Amino acid sequence: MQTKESLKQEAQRILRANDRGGFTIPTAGLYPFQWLWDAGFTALGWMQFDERRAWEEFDRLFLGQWENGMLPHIVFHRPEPTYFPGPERWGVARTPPTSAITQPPVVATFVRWMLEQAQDQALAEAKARSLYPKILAYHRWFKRERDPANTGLITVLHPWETGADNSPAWDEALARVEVDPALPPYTRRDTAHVDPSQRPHQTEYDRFLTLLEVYKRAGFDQLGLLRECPFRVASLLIDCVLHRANRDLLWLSRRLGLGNEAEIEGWLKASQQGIESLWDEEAGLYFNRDLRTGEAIRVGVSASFLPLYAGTASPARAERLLRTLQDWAQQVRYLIPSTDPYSPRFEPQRYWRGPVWAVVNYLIALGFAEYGYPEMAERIRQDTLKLCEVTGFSEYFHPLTGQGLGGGAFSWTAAIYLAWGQAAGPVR
Ligand code: 9WN
Repeated sequence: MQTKESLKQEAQRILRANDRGGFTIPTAGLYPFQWLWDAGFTALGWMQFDERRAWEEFDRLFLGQWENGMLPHIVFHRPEPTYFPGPERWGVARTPPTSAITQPPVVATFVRWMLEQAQDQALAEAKARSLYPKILAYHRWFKRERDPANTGLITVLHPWETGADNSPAWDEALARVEVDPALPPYTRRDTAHVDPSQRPHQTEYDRFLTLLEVYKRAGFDQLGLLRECPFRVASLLIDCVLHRANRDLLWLSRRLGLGNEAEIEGWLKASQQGIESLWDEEAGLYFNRDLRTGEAIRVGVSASFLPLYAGTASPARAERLLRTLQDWAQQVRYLIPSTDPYSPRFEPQRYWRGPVWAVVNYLIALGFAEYGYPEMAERIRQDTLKLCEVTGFSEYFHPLTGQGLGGGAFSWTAAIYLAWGQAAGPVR
């Protein structure tokens, strides 16, 4: 095992090696472009040793923002042949080319944290001011185009938007997507980089790609897709991250004197109720919801704990969540498995069906700390650091053995080590 100091050096080296001149790729080969929520976590890592570079990550990310405010989940800054689907398949005629879907909107929250912790306050304030209207436009897009009926829950149109692509939570909703018989042929690239046992199945990929063709046929018209897209779910990853992001956008609006408080407070009121309607008393967990059937998706996933990060849960529900996670901890060596380890769908090595993800741990641990459970927060933090120390900065980890899985030299894992490794006590 390496020392903490040499690991910190190694984590910084990974970010520098994955830097493509202002934006950071998640890992070479497997993911050679800039991803939305990866960029956010990675900026938190850069912030520990190069503040200017940290802010640049967001400047580059917002080059991909659409006129309607949507922030795409991938910005294809330059051509790279090692990933599929690339810009040609997405067919978005923009410069730089982008995907046409979004991802968990961490930006407002991380901009707030970066502003709070910056050594260079003048730079931080200038950056926060210039980013603020872009983030506001992004959040307005969510409300206008993904929750026009003000239900308090965002409609998610693709598993990739949730960031947890092949989570068992999407199994039934995805199975109902009929594979397009005219689906243009394609070659997956992911399984050339990573053992297929750690990646989604082919049946899932065919549906991921079918959905892309649905969007293209619809001319990316969101309101039409809200009615017609064969995959429509409410995802705790999107709703909880957005709720917290709106809390932090509200804070930024006040701090910078920008006057959007009433509008943002209206969104928060709706999403507070929306998220709390996902609570399941019997299970002691929050569940995602299938918006085509209106049914709860009754499978526990790591995102089931995210209302703690959102801050919407009551103290009594927080206590139940603690007990549920303590129960999960009986089944695994490392927290937090991405799927309930008691579930028959739990697969400890397959991507979002069981492995531990450092970034999700970071958010949930913060939630536990804020609800007054420092021991659980510290347990999650220690497990995460230990995984990095024992097996390196992998994309995700086996919750029983600690084995590193997926891509190696991974930016967001290294970034979490940097952002989290320093502090002894509180989570951030
Ligand atoms: C699709 C980059 C991204 C993460 C996602 C993760 C994975 C992409 C893929 O990699 O998704 O967006 O091709 O598998 O699921 O959360 O942002 O690290």
